[in-house]
Amino acid sequence: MALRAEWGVSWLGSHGGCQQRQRSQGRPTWGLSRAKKRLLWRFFLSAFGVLALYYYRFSIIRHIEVSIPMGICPTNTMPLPRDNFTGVLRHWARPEVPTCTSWGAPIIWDDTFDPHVAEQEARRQNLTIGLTVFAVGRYLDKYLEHFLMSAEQHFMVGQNVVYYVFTDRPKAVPYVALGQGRLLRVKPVQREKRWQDVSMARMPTLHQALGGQLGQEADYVFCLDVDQYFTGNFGPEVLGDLVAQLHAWHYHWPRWLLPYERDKRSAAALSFSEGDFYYHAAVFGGSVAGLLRLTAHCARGQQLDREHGIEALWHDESHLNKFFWLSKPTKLLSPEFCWAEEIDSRTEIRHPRLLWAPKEYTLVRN
Ligand code: UD2
Repeated sequence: MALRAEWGVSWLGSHGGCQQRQRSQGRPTWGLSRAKKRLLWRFFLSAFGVLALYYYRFSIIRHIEVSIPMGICPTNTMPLPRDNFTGVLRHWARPEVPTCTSWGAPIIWDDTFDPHVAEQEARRQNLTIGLTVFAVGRYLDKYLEHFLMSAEQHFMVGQNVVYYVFTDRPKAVPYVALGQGRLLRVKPVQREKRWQDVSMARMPTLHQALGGQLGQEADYVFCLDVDQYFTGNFGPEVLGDLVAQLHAWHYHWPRWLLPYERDKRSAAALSFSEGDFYYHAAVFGGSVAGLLRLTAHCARGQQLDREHGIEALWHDESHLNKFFWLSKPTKLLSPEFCWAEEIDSRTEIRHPRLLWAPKEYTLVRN
C-alpha cells in the first residue's frame, strides 16, 4: 500500500498545482466576491485535509468509509440458482451486503453458499483447477514457499489441482509436499527490468500458457499474486466463467472516486460515468475460454499503451478493470476472499480466506 499512498500524494500534488494556477489566474479575471473566494478556499482546504488524512491512514476516515452504503440486492434482480458450483444462493443470510450485481451475477460472501454443493459438483465433473503464480526476482525467496504451503492447506482441497509457477529462477523453487491429485509445474520466464513490466508481462505469458499445456490440462484457472497466503477454505464455490475480486481497499467507495485509469489516451481509460466496481488484479479466474479473452484484451491494451508511450495508473489492474467493464464478470468474490489485515476489522468481513502478506517493496523491488 506504500504505492497507493504514493499515488495519493501525487494526486494531492496535482490538486495543489491546480489550486496554484487558479489563484494566479483568478485574481484579476474571475470577478468573484471575497465571500465566494473564501468559500472556495475553504472547500479546497477541507478536501485536501480529508484526502491527506485518508492517505496517512487516520483510522477515523476508514471508520467514516464504512458508513458509505454499499447497496443491497433488490429481490427482483437476485440471481437465479443457475450456478452449479454455489447451488442455491442464500442471499437472505447476508442482508447487510450486496449479493448480486445489476447484471444478475452473484457476489459471494461467507454463508451465502454451501461449500459442500460446490465440492461435490467439482468432483462429479472431475475438474482440474489451475493456479498460476509469478515469483520473479526476490519475490520468489520472500513469498513463494508460504504461498504454496498455505495453498496446499486451503486451495481446492480434495480436487485435482495443477500449480503453474512462473519464475526467472526455476532451480530456486522450494520443495513443497503436494497432496494426492495435485502437481506443480515450473515455467521459466524472462526477468523484466522494471517491476511494473514484470507485473504487466503476466498477461501475455498467461495468454500463451492458456493456449498451450495449461489450457489443455485445466478446466478452470485462478491467477494470483504471490505476496499473499491462504487462511481459509478457497474451494470450488469460486469457480465461474469470469470471476472478479472486489478490492479490499475500494469496495465502499463511490464510483467517481475509484482509481480507474482516466487518461483518455490509454486503452484502459474509463470515464467518470463508467465502471461498476473496482476489481483487484491480485485474484482473478475463470474458464480457459474466459481467461483467454481476458488475457488477450489486457495484453493488447498494454501493447497499445506502450506504442503510445503511456502506462496505465495501475498497470495490468487498470486494463483488467476495463475488460470487466466491457465483459461483465459472471461471479464476484467479496473482499473476504482477498483481505488486507491493515484495514481495521469490519463486521461484514467474517472469515478472510486469503490475506495480503506485508508489502515490503524496498526489499523485493528493484
Ligand atoms: C498491485 C496488485 C497487482 C498488480 C499491481 C500492478 C495488490 C495486492 N496487487 O500489486 O495485482 O495489479 O498492483 O501495479 O494490490 N511480481 C514478481 N516480481 C516482481 C514484481 C512483481 O514476481 O519483481 C509479481 C508477483 O507475483 C507480485 C505481482 O507480480 O505479487 C504484483 O506485483 P506487486 O505485488 O509488486 O504489485 P502491487 O503489490 O502493487
